[in-house]
Amino acid sequence: MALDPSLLRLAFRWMLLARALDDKTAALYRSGLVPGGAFLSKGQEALSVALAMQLLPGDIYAPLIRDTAGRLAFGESLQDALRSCIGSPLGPMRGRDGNVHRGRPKDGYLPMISHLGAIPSVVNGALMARRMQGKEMGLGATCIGDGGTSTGAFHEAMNQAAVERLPVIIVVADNQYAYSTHRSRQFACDSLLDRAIGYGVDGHSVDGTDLAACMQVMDRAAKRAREGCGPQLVVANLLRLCGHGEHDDASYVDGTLKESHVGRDCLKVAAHWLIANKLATDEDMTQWNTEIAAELEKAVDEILRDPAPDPSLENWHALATAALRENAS
Ligand SMILES: Cc1ncc(C[n+]2csc(CCOP(=O)(O)OP(=O)(O)O)c2C)c(N)n1
Repeated sequence: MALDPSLLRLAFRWMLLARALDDKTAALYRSGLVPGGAFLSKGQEALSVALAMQLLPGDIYAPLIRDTAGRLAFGESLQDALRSCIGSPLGPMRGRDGNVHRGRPKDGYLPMISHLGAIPSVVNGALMARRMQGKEMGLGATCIGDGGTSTGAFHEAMNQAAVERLPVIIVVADNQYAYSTHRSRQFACDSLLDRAIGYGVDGHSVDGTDLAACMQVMDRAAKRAREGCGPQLVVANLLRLCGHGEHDDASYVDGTLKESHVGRDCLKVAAHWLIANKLATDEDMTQWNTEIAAELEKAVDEILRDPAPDPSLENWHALATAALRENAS
C-alpha cells in the first residue's frame, strides 16, 4: 500500500513535537517541578504515532508510559500533558497525578494504569459495554511493553478479546528490556508474535524504528479490526533510548544493542527517509523545529502560572465524586 505523503509528514511532526515535549518534561523534572516521576518515550515515537493516527472520533485509546507521540496525535494538548506532570489543578487529573496517568475518559481517552497488564482489559470492557448497549463499538487501541506481556492480566485480556472477537489493536513495544530485565529473562519464545497463534488472533510484526513500516502495519491492522477480523496483535522491535524513567540511567543496556539496527533512533531514521524520498526538505525540518519550540515555550509559560492544588477543597477530585456519580445516575 502506498502511504499518503501528507500523513507521513503529519506523523513526523507529531514525533518531533513528542520528542521536544519529552525533553521539556525531563528539564522540568530535573528542576524539581515534577512531584512524581518522568517517563519518556524516546525511541518509541514512530510506533506510538502510527497507532494513534489510525483512530477516529468515537474510538478508544489507552496509551502507556511511552506514548507521548500517540497522545498528541490523538488530540491531547501540550497543556494537558504538562499540567499532569507538574500536578496542576487545571490539568485533566486536577493535580492528583504529577506523572503520566492522565486521560479524558468521556473522549474515549483512558487514563493510564501503572499496574502492568491491566489496561487491555479496560479497553475490552469499554468495547463490550458499547456492544451490550447496542452501540457502535468503534476501534480500541492500546500499547504494552514486553515486560507487561508476562502478567496474568495481559493473558486474560488477550484471551477475552479473542473469544469475543473485539475490534482492538494491542501493540507490544518489545524494547528489549523490562526496566533492567533483558527480554531473554522475560519470555522464552523467539518473538512475542508467536503468541498470536495461541490466542487465536491475527499477528503482525514490525520494525519499530521505521515510521513508514509502522504506518503500513497499523493501517492493515486497523482495517482488519474494523472489518470484523477480531483483535490484532502487533509486535514491534525497538530499543528504549532512555532509562525506564528519568531516575534510571539505563547503564544496564548492552552497548552492542545500541549500535545495532534496533538501536536506531526512529526520529533520525524518519527525517532521513522523508528527505531522501523528497517528502520533506531541510527547510521543512527547520520550520517545524522553530514552530514546535515556540508552541512548547508558550505552553510552559502558561502552565507555570497555574495555581497550586488546594487539598482543602471539598469537591477536589480527579475524575469522579459521589455527587457526580449520583447526578449521572
Ligand atoms: C503488575 C506490576 N508488576 C510490577 C510493576 C513494576 N514495574 C514497573 S515498570 C516495570 C517494567 C516494565 O517493563 P515493560 O513492560 O517492558 O516496559 P518498558 O519500561 O521496558 O517500556 C515493572 C516490573 C508494575 N508496575 N506492575
